[in-house]
Amino acid sequence: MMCLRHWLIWAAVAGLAGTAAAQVQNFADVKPSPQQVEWQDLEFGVILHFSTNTFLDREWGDGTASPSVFNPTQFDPDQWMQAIQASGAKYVVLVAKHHDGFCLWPTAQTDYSVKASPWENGHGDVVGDVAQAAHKYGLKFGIYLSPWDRHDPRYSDAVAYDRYYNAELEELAQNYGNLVEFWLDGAGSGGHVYNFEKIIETLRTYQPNTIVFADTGLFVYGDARWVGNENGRVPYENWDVIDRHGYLRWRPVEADTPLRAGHWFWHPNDEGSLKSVDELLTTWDETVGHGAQLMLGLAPDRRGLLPDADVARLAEFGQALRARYAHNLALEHAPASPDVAAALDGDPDTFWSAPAGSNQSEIVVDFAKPVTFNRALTMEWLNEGQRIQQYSIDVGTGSGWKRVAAAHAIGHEKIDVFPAVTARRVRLHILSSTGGAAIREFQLYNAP
Ligand code: FUL
Repeated sequence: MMCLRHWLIWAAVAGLAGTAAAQVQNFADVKPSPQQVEWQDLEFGVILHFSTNTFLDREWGDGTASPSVFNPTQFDPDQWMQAIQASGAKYVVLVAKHHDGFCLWPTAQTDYSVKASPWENGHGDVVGDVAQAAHKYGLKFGIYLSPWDRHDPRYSDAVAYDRYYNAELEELAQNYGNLVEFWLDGAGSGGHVYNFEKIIETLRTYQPNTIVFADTGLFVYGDARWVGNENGRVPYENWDVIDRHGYLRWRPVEADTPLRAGHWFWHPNDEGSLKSVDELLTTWDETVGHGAQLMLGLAPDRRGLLPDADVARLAEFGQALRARYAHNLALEHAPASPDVAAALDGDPDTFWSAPAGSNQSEIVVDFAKPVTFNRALTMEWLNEGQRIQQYSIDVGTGSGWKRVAAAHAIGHEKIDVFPAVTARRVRLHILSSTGGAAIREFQLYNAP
């Protein structure tokens, strides 16, 4: 048995060892959770804003709107889901409560909800209907619950408001099936202190697999982070591991941007702000093509339907995207070794691994006849961390290699665009990696 003195020495050493372990934590050691891996594979989701603001031509309600204004006449989330499906999005996040505090489900925590509206004589449940429709169309479902609340008087009392918010979350986390994502929006919350530990505890109790989204300023923990703008682009090299005050965490980026420029909610006579297919394709390349998740904002109108113009645009976007990435020239490669072929087979579930411990490596692709291409799509296998720190894409010139693209991060997916080149030999050159690189896909396209 250990005497007290020995125990104290042992505890001190163990404590020191713990501190030392924390100190040597480095970026290369941090890996994604299985939930994050699965979520990053979704690539494209939408966020739905529909509330009293829709009926009042507002973006940020001040919390004084009468619930009587909420009265859609043709509410049909199936119509939303059909349009979302056509765009190619894989998941849906519904704003269950925006900053104005109006709740879209019949919560027992406040009277300021659909219960007090004329819609369905106060018996409706937007959250329930949207969750059901999403699942019916094979889309994953998530929730946005604004921390900032401009209606509820408890907001001025941090403890009382935490209790209120937590009770709302208890309802949402238990009654609407599996939640793919929980959106914690930092807007308006400057200066307010929330008990996020408790909020996440509640969420995790019922929804252990939900990805928690939050901007890094809002709180220390989070499974996904805000990109830092609402323009639909990642304006930097995109690394999945982020340090916050010395705390390292796998925290991939989600880039939210609305379909109608500058507007998350529907506004009358606003079709002019609808983004063009070209703009949306650029957004795709600059978000998903930079290893991020794209979160496109959609706004049902006062009927409770997505406007026809938005429905048409979503379908056109989905079609243009599929057309652009329909013909992967890498599939036409000359016979390659089975490990290399795993990165060229169009199947992201198989991958090539560089020799263990290597810090440089390459995938060389040969073609029986020359191919012409102007973009490459590369996917890194991330389960062991984001290992690739510098790479180039080169074409064979006969005597050597000519570089057509080079950058640092690959991450979940990287789309490199360059002037068209014609070659019989192409290589993905990993110039620097922490340990052996792994590549799920190396694809080549000649996009218009
Ligand atoms: C922002 C909010 O303030 C906007 O109204 C919108 O909800 C957007 C998705 O997040 O922070």
